[in-house]
Parts: sequence; C-alpha cells; structure tokens
Amino acid sequence: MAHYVIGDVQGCYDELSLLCKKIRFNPNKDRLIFAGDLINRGPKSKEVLDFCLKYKHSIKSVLGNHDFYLLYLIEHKKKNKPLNNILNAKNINKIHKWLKNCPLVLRIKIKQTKETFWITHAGIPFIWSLDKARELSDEIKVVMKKDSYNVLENMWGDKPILWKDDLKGYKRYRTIINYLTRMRYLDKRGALKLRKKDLKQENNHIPWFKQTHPNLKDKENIIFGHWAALEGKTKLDNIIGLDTGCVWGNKLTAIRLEDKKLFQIKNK
Ligand SMILES: [Mn+2]
Repeated sequence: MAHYVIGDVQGCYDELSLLCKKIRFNPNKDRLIFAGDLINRGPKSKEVLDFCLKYKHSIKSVLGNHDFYLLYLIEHKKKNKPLNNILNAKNINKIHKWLKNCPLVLRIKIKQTKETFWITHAGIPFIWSLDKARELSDEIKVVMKKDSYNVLENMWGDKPILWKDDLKGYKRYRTIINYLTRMRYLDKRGALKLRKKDLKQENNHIPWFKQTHPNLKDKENIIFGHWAALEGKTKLDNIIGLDTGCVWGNKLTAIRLEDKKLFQIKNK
C-alpha cells in the first residue's frame, strides 16, 4: 500500500490516467490524495470527477479555488461554458455531494517513516499553527454543511487581507478560504498579496513558504498546489509544491509519501 499526492489536474484527465498507470495505482490497496483544482481550464474536467467518484473509497481531495468555483456554479444554478457538461450531468448530485464534503486541509501520517504530511491547495500561512489550519478547515466544513449557499455567495473578494482571530461570519469564512486556496505571497505581517502571481522579487511580497514556519517540526511536511509558475520549486525539503502546470503544457506530478519519490507525466 502506498499514498500518492497529485498536484493540480485541472481537467487533464488523459495525463491523470497515464500517471495512474505509471504509479500502478491499485484502488484496492493504494490511496490517492489530490491537492485541489481537479477541474477547469483543461479539456476533461467531468472525466476527472467521474474518476474520483468511481474510486471514492481510495481517493481524497482538498478543495482548491476552482473547485469552490464549481460548487458556487452548482448551488447558485449558474452556467459557465467549459463546465456546463458537469453542471448538466446526470450524476451532478453525486458530484456535488462528494465535492462539498472535501476538506481544505488534510493530515496524513505515514507509519513506516513517522513523517506527517499536511496537504492544502495553496499552503499554510506562518501565522497559523498546523493544528489551527486544520481547525479552520473543519470550521469551513461545518458551515458548508448548513449554510453553503451563503458561504459561496460571500466568498468572492480579496478582503480582509490580514487574518485576525476575532473575524466573524462570512468575512471570516472568506478569509480562511482565501488563505488556504488562493495564497501565494504574504507580507511580513502575514497579510495576503493576492494579485501577484509572477516570480519577480518585490519588496514586502514574500512567498508564503519562505517565511520561517515556526510550527513545522522535524518529520513534518506541507504539500501544496496552486502555484504553477513555481514549477514545484520551493528549495525546501519539507514544503513541497506539486502544481507543475500540466494544464499550461508542462507536467502532472505525483509524490509517493512513503519515500517522497516524484512521478511525472508530460502534457500531451
Ligand atoms: Mn488554484
């Protein structure tokens, strides 16, 4: 049995199939964990979700910003051409239920190596402990169960940019979702700088993983996606980027957690 985490698929189903062949994915034994953004922009988003449902007993995913967008379209009965075949699908209720139940943060412990992996779409800001990130993820999961329509309605927007423990209501949910699904750069206070995507150095725009993570101890790792321009390069052994831009013509990447070995498939 092995655990594999796979970076942003974004509808690249053909490459996902090839990657599963390469790692010899056995749904009866292995576990796949997606780092979010399963869908959108690529050609076969529906097929990716059908694959997840087919093997749902062996597959987990954290939610990415594109996955939240799909949830918004579903619940608010909106259309968006590239995703309409999902929205009109016969199994849309099953897709909806599965996706809505995905967390924002997952923790996986590997027995053999005693390593722990914290998986989120964008990462975990240094202003939160790892446990706190998981508590906030649980908070979103709970509120999505009872009030998802309004959470999704109020999720849009970049503000507030700085986390405060006393944030309340939809502002609080929006801020948690922004940190865990859209973060790339933070300033020195830990405030979100959401508009910058490129890698040019700029004062007070620091990649979130470059600020010392006070709570990341020995044998603890963070895995994230979302930032294709990085091509997975964080220059850190314990903070691992998996978005290698398959949908932009680059590669789809998986990491085997038991030995941190990478597996990649080039975009066709
Ligand atoms: Mn993303």
